[in-house]
Amino acid sequence: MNKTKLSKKAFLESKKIIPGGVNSPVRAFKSVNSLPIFIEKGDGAYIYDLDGNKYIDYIGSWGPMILGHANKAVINSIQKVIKKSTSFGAPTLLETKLAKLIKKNFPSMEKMRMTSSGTEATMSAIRLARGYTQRDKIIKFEGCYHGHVDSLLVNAGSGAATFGTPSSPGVPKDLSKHTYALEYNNIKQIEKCFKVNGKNIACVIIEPIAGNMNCILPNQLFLKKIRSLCNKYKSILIFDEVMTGFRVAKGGAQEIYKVKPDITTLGKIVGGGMPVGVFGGSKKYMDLLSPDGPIYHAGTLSGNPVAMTAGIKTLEILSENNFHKNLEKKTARLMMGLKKSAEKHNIGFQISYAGGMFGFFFTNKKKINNFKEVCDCNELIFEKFFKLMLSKGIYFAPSLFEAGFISSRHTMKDIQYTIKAAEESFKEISKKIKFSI
Ligand code: KE4
Repeated sequence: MNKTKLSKKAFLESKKIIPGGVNSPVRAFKSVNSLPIFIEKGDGAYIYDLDGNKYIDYIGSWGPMILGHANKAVINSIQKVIKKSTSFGAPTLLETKLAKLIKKNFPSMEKMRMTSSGTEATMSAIRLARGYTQRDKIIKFEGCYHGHVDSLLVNAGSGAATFGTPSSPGVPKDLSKHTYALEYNNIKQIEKCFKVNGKNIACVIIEPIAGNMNCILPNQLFLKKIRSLCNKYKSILIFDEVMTGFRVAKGGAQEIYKVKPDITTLGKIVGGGMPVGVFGGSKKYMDLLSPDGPIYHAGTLSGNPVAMTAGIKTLEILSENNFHKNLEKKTARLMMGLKKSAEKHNIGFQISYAGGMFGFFFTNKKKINNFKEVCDCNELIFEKFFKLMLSKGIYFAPSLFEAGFISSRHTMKDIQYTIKAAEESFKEISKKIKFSI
């Protein structure tokens, strides 16, 4: 069992001055009834906590670290650019360079604006859609997370045509009533919602592969159906690819499913671990943004030169041939290995993955399609598995509602080690919890 006394001490200290002791809730390990580990450093596929324990990192800062930690080329390029100062609040060539690199892989993003987070990107995309269409209603999907934007912190109403309710205090009902939260992969429901409200719907925002209710893939026609409904009712389709952009494929989920959104949001990988968000799409929308147009968007550190540099170098490196093919090979090897071990011990276990992103569920169901079905998965076994794996030096996401990530630095040896640790963990679990499949 790893000794984590320095992390425990650090957590007691941080809780005195930082709410929950963390700067983002999932880091607190609350949903797995554990205490967070504090990280000292990362190197390649590994992270090391304050007590010197080493972990194979399958979180990668929730997606950005696709090249692994402390990539030499990224670090060198940051060290070089930072000597010229950290920020100007004025345009630099770096913003245009990163935008061109992004557009090469996301041709739907004819023009784009940089922000400092994915939240700002989705918030601005929603404002742009509402401003362009002069409509107020938006559709999102239960279990999809788009950052802590008031309009998007909304739970489903009682039916397809009923308004959402705030999922957090502080979100006014007057705002959440403009948001419909529908069921992912439910074509009938979104058809009905458009039939009843179509002319008032400014946009649909969706994670084209959902990574915030574990990892849920869209069913075959789902995305195409949403695209045709948006065309029919002249609503804007926003693909939130903050997580999937450059993660599931160079051109994100829109490259895989061949569905062209009107606006795309990006984040995480495009900043190479530095704070960057992006929203972009057709000129006819983007040219409405201030100062040329009336729709406001701004940001002190938007396009920050250090963050741009980290993003440029990261995208340059992951543009090498077969990068995502090789990444998916490792993801598939890990997922199939875990599934095989679980089945050997009679534990109901389902997997899903795309490119360097994956999810697993303790369930007897053959496929998980939406948020409700994730909630029905066995959270107790998930927690047990998480704790056992952490004690064996495997750092999986501390929540049934998160996805996992693989980097180009994870080796087949790391994958093999992880599968072996899982084998031991499933063996231990099967002794204690009867879970018939
Ligand atoms: P940020 O504001 O956290 O940069 O991005 C928000 C966001 C937007 N869209 C999608 C699809 C996202 O996944 C995210 C953020 N993802 C979470 C992971 N579940 C970040 C981790 C956290 O909140 O600590």
